[in-house]
Amino acid sequence: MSAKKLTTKTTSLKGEIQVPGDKSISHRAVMFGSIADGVTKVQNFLPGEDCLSTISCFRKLGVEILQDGSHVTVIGKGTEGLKGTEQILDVGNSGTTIRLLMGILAGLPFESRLEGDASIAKRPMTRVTAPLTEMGADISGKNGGEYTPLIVKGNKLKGITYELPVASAQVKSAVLLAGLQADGITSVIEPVKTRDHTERMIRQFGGEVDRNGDIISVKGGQKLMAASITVPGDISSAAFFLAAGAVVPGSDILLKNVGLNPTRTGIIDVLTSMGADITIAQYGDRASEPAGDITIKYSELRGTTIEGEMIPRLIDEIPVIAMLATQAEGRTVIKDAAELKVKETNRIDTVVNELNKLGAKIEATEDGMIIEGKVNLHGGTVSAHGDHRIGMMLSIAALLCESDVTLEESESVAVSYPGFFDVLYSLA
Ligand code: SPQ
Repeated sequence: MSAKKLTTKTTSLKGEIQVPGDKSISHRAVMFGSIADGVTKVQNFLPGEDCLSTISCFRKLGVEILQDGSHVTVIGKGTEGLKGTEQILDVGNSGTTIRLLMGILAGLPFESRLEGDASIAKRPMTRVTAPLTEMGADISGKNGGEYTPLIVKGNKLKGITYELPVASAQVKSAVLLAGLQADGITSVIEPVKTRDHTERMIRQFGGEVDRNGDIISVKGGQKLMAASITVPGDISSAAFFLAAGAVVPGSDILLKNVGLNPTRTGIIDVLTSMGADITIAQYGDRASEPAGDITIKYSELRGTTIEGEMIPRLIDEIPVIAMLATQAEGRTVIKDAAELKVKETNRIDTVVNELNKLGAKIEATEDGMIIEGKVNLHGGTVSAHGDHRIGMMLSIAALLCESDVTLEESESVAVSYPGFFDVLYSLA
């Protein structure tokens, strides 16, 4: 585990950058390529640790996958091409890998063992194992299937209608992936709309998926065909630079080719409501996922309230939004975000504890936090606690700090953004 001295007292950030490929879309491109027939080519794949875990699991299941940096080729032979393995399917730190993979394995005629790191061992899995068990899969794990290690014995599946108890794209995706192999129709009812990359990708691979209000349905037995996927830049990674540009005086940053899927753009709406100077040039419809260029310049910010349907559109950006709020005049309230407690860390606690060490005034609530601004941040020693988004958020906070900041477990940023520090400091 490495401690890193972070850059502080930054005067302005200027320049043009391109953030790496979207993590959610990169995972799905490899997964769909692996269950489709034919050769899938993925451009601008994210070579972060989480997505490499997905590649490694599918290779263990017998899929030939060639990866050269951000270029990936998947030689798919349909779901029948996936073979059982004695090896452990190690998902590392990746919730998306384990949850979506379970949806695929649920309908396949062999047994698999799935495990990950210490953070994955604490993340709840019943949200996925319950609907998959209802469809006919046989899944066991620690504490009655709540935690890893998990053993998935695939079976013949039947379609179900499942009302999501929490707004989760991972649970929706796992059920839809199982539904593609089930008898009849599988429907998922969402309480609030979540990211729709899985639905878009089913269509891109030649499949059919219907959306009727908040009900998403797939028919079982569909054959998917290989596709060419160009992954847009990850708006969740861009969020750190958007925040940095908004709070470091004198900044002017251009972010090229950022994914602008409306189920993910809550950060842009929040920045706008806080009074940020942000301009978007969206590209014409040239792919199934919208993208564009974003310019952010420094401006005075004001507090805001974030709640309800907005939360799934920015769930992974809440740590950096909390940092932004420390620099906004007045109070910012974040509600309806209890899901933060079951991410790589309890992101309510880690955000509050670590930012308060630097002088922030943040109070944890049952389902979010209350942040008072504007405060001057001082130095100190903080930790990412193995959580990539906490590590990157603290590195942005440090830019404003008046004395030295040391970040423990700084290596965790490589989960979603290898090279993050080089890019950040190239702007300073
Ligand atoms: O993959 P993982 O570890 O769950 O990653 C996170 C992240 O911060 O990168 C969450 F911790 O993103 C999730 C996101 O929170 C990725 C995701 C997806 O690709 O479907 C959906 C969200 O999770 P959920 O539980 O709301 O479905």
